[in-house]
Amino acid sequence: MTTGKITDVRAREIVDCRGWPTVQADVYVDGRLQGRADVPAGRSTGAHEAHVLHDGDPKRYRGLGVRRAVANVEGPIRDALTGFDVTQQRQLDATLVQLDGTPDKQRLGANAILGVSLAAARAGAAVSGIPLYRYLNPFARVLPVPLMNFLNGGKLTANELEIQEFIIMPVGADDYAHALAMTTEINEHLRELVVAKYGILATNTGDEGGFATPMKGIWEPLEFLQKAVESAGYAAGFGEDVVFALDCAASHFYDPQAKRYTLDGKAYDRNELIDLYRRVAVKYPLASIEDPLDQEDFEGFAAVTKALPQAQIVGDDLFVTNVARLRMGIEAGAANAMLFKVNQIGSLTEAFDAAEYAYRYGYGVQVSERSGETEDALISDLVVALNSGQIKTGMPVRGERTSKHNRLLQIEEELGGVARYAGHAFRRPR
Ligand code: 2PG
Ligand code: MG
Repeated sequence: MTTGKITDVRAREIVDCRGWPTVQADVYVDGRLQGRADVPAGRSTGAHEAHVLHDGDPKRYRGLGVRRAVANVEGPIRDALTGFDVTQQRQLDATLVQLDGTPDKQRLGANAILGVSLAAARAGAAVSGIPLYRYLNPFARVLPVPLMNFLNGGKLTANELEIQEFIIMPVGADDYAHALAMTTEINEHLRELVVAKYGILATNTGDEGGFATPMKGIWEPLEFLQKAVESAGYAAGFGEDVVFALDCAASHFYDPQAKRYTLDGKAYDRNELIDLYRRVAVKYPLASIEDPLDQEDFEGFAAVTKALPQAQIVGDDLFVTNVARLRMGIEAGAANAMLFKVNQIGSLTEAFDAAEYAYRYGYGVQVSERSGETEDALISDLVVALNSGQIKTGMPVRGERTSKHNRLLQIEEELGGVARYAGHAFRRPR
């Protein structure tokens, strides 16, 4: 018989897919290890994200070590949680937030707090004897459409492509397994097209597994996607096999002094950039655009949301999974979906609260990886628990990305007849 009480909390420094240190946390219940979780990390981060506590010692990992965060887990956090009922996730997270006491978790570190928050959720599921997605939501059943990041640019590669992610969404697939097969088929055709024009070196991949080619601007990458889809025997278009999406991560090609965005050597003001997106959306089935403008430009986000009625407009750096930022966006009419990244806010409860707030105001929720991931596939359970209908977790290559896709295949199989692939209804699957 389990009492459900936490008896120990431990942590260690591990490495993510870039070789950078991050926190792995363990939660023990009744003397047994019941939950373990890894903390992901961004590279193209938003200015308003929760604080990642690094050691700052230049002699180790060039300052990126996380031994202080680990010590916070094994010190104050362990003390606060010993004896706690592991299934009381909300109280547990509130205790951690209070213990830290700062708005951005800079005292204990969002990496310390989140690791324990996620490991506790896993432990709660384990002692309840059910999978995490069902523990978090007994009504979980929607398999998401994956946003497959075929061409990588921005901060996630060493090329000059300004826009960070050129994405294909296999909305016409029958199920998740089919979506993966379609993706790989299209990717192999894309590989051939890239080699034919740019040579074999252009098929090296970026942080999220998409090709890092020497393309620039917005038109050529989309042309390549279109051709790859067609040569794989699929059709791109609303209501067809696939639609397209972008993560512009526009803060990273924006100059706040000049108030200009630079793409392929040409400077755009806000309205000119919105007009460019509009022209792109006439030519290509652009179903979703993340961070089309700078992270502080709520007014611009409202304008782009109006200008592109067919597309979902997603706030990542804009909202940082933070209810306060989301509220500002909803009041301004900025965007109509929120990117969901647990480490932007730093605890599971706060991230779920942000998602619930988004749903309440008719906003979509897109669950997302970070560019710095480990093989921990926890977000796959989260996206199903949220029935959100969409996940961005990189190409199905490289272990830290395949782990998420493979976990979704397991969940699809476990759910069996009750599983629903979100498909064309990815924005409103429920
Ligand atoms: C993004 C992400 C993940 P990072 O901008 O959406 O795709 O990048 O994790 O580096 O912030
Ligand atoms: Mg983004």
